Amino acid sequence: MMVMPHTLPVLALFALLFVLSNNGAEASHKIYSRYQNLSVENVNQVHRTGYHFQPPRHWINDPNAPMYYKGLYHLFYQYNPKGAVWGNIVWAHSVSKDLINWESLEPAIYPSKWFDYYGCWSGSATVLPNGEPVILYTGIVDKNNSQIQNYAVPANLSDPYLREWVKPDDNPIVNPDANVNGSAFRDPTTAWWADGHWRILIGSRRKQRGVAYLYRSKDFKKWVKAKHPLHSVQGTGMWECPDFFPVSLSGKNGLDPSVMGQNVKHVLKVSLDMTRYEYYTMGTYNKKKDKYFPDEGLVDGWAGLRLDYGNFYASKTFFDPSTNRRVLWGWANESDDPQKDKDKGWAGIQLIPRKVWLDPSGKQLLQWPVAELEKLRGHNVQLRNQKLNQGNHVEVKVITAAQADVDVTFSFPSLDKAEPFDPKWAKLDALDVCDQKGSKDPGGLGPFGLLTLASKNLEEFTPVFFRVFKAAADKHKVLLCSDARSSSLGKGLYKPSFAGFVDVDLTGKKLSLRSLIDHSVVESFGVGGRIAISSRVYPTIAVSEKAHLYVFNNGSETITVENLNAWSMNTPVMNVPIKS
Ligand SMILES: *[C@@H]1O[C@H](CO)[C@@H](O)[C@H](O)[C@H]1NC(C)=O
Ligand SMILES: *[C@@H]1O[C@H](CO)[C@@H](O)[C@H](O)[C@H]1NC(C)=O
Ligand SMILES: *[C@@H]1O[C@H](CO)[C@@H](O)[C@H](O)[C@H]1NC(C)=O
Ligand SMILES: *[C@@H]1O[C@H](CO)[C@@H](O)[C@H](O)[C@H]1NC(C)=O
Ligand SMILES: *[C@@H]1O[C@H](CO)[C@@H](O)[C@H](O)[C@H]1NC(C)=O
Ligand SMILES: *[C@H]1O[C@@H](CO)[C@H](O)[C@@H](O)[C@@H]1NC(C)=O
Repeated sequence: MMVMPHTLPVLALFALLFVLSNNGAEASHKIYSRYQNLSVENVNQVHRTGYHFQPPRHWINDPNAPMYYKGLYHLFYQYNPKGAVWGNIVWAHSVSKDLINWESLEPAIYPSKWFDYYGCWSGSATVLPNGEPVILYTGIVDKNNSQIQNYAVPANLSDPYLREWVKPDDNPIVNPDANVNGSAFRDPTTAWWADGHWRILIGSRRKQRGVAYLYRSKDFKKWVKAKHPLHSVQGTGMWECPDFFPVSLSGKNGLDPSVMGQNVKHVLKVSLDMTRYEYYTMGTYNKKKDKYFPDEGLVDGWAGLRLDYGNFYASKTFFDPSTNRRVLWGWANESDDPQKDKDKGWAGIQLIPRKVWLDPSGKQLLQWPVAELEKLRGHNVQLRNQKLNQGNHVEVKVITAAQADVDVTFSFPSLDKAEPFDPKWAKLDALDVCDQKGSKDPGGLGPFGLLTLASKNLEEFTPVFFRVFKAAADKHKVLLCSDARSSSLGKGLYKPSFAGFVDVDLTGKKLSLRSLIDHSVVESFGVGGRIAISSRVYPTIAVSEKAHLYVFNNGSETITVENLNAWSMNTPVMNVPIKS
């Protein structure tokens, strides 16, 4: 299985060559013919999640066309109805009243016409001003993965479940022209309206340049390519799943995709097939030129800002008019291999939907799990003013530690003991700094944090922790790590030390952390949603009742757990077929 290096340009180049030499099959669509149609009889429950979105069996990937319609949330997703590896992709379909309890319907879109006979890949929904939704998706038309864009509309607009979708015969609506690489042309966005035209983006590449092509339409049927892409960046490779949306300069409310003007910034997020990570920028959308200009000072490439510094891909947002918020969905794949996925009978989850809004600084987005998740909170345990000296770990007892929500604020008396930040690290990715320092290397201010999915004697644990470093001129760098390296005694697993630096004001001498722990996933939010990191892990000892949760400190500065709340999480209705 391919493991991508993360930072060093030389390694990145090798990675690039590897991808390019991979018979044209991109990482996202690798075919394991052996497993593709091996239907599953017995689903192994050990590592299945309790409250994350999963179908009862088989493979899932990208979330598609999330939307709100007549009182229901709809989520579609890429699904293999025949096996636990990628293949035979259809659009599975689920509905929910609260984004947490889900009922499943029949697949909404599946290969049936010449224009999608070889696959129905990712896409988005647009709710038109008259309230009617339209789905745009990528159809595969031959064995060479040639890609075009199609539309589908509900067969019955009075049906709030939108069970049946029609793919009209005037499809496709967008064909690649001679200048577009037709096997790298996919994932249409939600449309926005400006100056008498609808607009969409389609992800692509021109040699190694990642491209978001712009198309315009007056009637949502006849689409014309704009002279210039909305945006493109050399060296980033194929742009999958672009997402482009406005955010308000003040407050936490979300905006309809067509809102423009003075009080608005735009966000462009892309998923990089080359690294299998995403990044985003914020900037200005110039309507006249129909171009997007990232803000000065932001990194416009694979070292840029991320919605999640861990296992998170193919994400997509939508505007929820019922609560005026923008909600983000992201997919987390497995960290084991296809044989293991076949054996356990399932692969892939959707992470908990998150509300997203602009940080008051204007320099990044903030995210927080949707408030509805809190309905699942059961038994609550608290810790207050718990001191942690170097080497201490204290158990958070009497909750279901394998299925929990924990929210903690740590404080410390001073920043004096922060370790110096090695200037050599400036060139490294946060992940490599975490790799070098980890939770075991004793520090000054940190490492401190949570030990999630831990076995009683700590043979296995996934630590989520802060380390504070002192850089030049009294500036501090705060690292948040979610380190899978000690997560499992199991063999042949991908166990990365995911990490990111978080931009935070330390004058209050506090750092907070919330982790959503769910059997094989730990989804963490640092400092009120300034950073998010998700890890997939597969403990062998620390499973169900044998899992424990601890707070710990391995730094010389004493840390105080000012306030910790942990809840056992109940299990929602998860993709039970709807009663008709
Ligand atoms: C077109 O895209 C495919 C898939 O990404 C790639 O294998 C191929 O090299 C690209 N062709 C050109 C000319 O860039
Ligand atoms: C899997 O099923 C699909 C759809 O029925 C079929 O086209 C394909 O050939 C099958 N693949 C294998 C490896 O059997
Ligand atoms: C697929 O690509 C190969 C190599 O470029 C070409 O020979 C073949 O005709 C293509 N097949 C289809 C169905 O387009
Ligand atoms: C459309 O949906 C409504 C509401 O579910 C239902 O009453 C009606 O029978 C449906 N119409 C058709 C033609 O199926
Ligand atoms: C704390 O440091 C000690 C000594 O290096 C190490 O044995 C222990 O595993 C560390 N704790 C954690 C949670 O990493
Ligand atoms: C998820 O799986 C791991 C381990 O196989 C790969 O290294 C990642 O590249 C992959 N991530 C995505 C987004 O496909």
